[in-house]
Amino acid sequence: MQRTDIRNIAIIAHVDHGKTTLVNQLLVQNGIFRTNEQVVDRVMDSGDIERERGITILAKNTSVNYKGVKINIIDTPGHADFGGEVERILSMVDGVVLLVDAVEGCMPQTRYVLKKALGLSKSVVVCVNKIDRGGDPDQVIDQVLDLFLELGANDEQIDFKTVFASGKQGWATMDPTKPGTNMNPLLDTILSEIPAPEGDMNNGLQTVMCNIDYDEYVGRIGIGKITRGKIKSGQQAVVCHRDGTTTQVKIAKLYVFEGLKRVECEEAGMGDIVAISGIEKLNIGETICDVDKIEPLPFVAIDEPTLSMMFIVNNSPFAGKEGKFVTSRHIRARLFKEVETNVSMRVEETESPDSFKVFGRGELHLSILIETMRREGYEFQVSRPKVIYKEIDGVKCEPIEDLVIDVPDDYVGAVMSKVGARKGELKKMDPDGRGGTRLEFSIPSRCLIGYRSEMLTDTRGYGVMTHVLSGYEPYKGDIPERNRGSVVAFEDGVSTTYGLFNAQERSTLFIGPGVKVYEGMIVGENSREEDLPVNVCKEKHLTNCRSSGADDALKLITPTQMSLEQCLEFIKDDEWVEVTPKSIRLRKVILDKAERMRQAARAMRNS
Ligand SMILES: Nc1nc2c(ncn2[C@@H]2O[C@H](COP(=O)(O)OP(=O)(O)OP(=O)(O)O)[C@@H](O)[C@H]2O)c(=O)[nH]1
Ligand SMILES: [Mg+2]
Repeated sequence: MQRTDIRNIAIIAHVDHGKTTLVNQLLVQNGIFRTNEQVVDRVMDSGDIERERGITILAKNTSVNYKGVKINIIDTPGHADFGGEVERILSMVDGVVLLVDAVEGCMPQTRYVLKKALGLSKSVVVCVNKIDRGGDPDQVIDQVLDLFLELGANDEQIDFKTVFASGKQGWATMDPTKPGTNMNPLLDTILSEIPAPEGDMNNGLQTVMCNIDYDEYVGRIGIGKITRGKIKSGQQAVVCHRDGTTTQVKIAKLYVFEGLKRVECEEAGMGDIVAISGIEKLNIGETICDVDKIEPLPFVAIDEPTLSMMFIVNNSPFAGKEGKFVTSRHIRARLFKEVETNVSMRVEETESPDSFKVFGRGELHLSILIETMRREGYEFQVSRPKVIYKEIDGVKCEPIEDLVIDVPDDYVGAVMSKVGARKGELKKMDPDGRGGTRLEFSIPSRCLIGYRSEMLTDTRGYGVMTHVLSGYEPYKGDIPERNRGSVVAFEDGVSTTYGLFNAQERSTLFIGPGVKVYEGMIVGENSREEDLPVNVCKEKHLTNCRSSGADDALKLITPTQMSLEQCLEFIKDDEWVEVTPKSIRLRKVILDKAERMRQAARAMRNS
């Protein structure tokens, strides 16, 4: 049977193309907020880090009722690093709304998410969004059509319907020359184009868990679409684990999504997206079945991680001073808990009980975990991210990314030469529709590490870059490393104006005076290739007569504040980032200068 009273959709797009804003408008216009309730912008971006950064990290469920139909909507993250989220969410829906920014057009992640949707045979409604910004809607539709063709869409898929919208202003229209008055044209298109869920209502229960949430009161919550049968709260059921084993469980509570709330219900059936509590050991990809009809469904394979990084127990001289959770046991437990829900992340133990190897889909994927952990009170150190090589037919292969950079014309030369030096191959060069140039490259993932901040400097902050994994290719050869060394504190102490002043001529400093440092801590970037040990704590010797004004003359340049991402991009193989709830410090792995030199000499002899 078909549940014509339901539609299940996901909103997919490249980062920042307006998914969360559009979902917000759908909620507002369908009476989700009370009349006098203050409407928050992008209410679905509910996590602290999501709100601070204005990006979606976790996919979230919501729903609206429109013309007697319940439309379950899943807002997905657009950033490539969270692509794993999008992939598994797609198995919960029957169709997608693909948003494309009217000005930016198709971007790398547009291609990635569309490919996944088409691959899983989902119906697609295309929505050219942010139409209030101008742009050329016809050109965008051409681009989208090209993308469908390139991705091998079938005839039915190519026959997609297009809606034009301004999610921000809250209207959609079928005719780009005539602004609309509300979002209804989009909702009507969803009703007519996205198929209602279809299946057997009167057979044994079957539902795959596509998302795991956690609630303080009820504990672990599994979210999935019921593909067959009915489910009742309190009933007995069987969980089929991914390793083939099964566990008998009781469905403690059952919920459906209504607007922004999870609402408890007694019963739900085929086609409904439900949340289930009461099952402790429930993981993503596992099927819940009827006791009498145990038939697990296969789960969509998720793309493999591309980067790895070591998480190491903090052993710096300042260890244990700022964090609540500092031991190997704490860090181990936290990391293994993370991978239960963060499907595209992996953790491995190493020979040392104090280090763990964490695999993720990109720098942001890993750095969000680091940021989340430090906010929770953890303290640890991380190493430089490394790409994961794969052997394909006996050949060492490496991950390759599609890279798109939009820059004002003046900076095209700088970008081309830098990306070229990093083994980027120029694929396309077009006007970007905003008076600048769009450059498209293919580049090894490894060569992109550390490039973002360099690109921003080179383009005075005007460049915008995005990249997404395109596949694996044979290793492209070595590239030159960061050609600047680190400024390294010489001894333990507190930095002084006098000490820093001597260093700043030769370097860019990351700290100001009055900062506690330890021997081997990195306090800046040297302008030359080698590391520069500096006594940043040096006091000026006092003389009997005060020399007038001499100290005032010591003017320090404002230190560069390094964000977590910048630190991760900055460090070399022999350096770590020390992360605590209060500080982010950079350090040499070997703190003792003499020991560092001995090791370096040994490495030279051996090479
Ligand atoms: N001009 C204009 N700006 C918009 C529109 N929709 C969204 N924006 C802006 O675009 C930015 C990104 O919007 P979001 O809704 O967070 O985009 P998103 O696709 O959810 O982003 P991610 O979840 O991080 O991928 C915000 O600054 C919005 O204010 C629109 O229709 N017109
Ligand atoms: Mg969003």
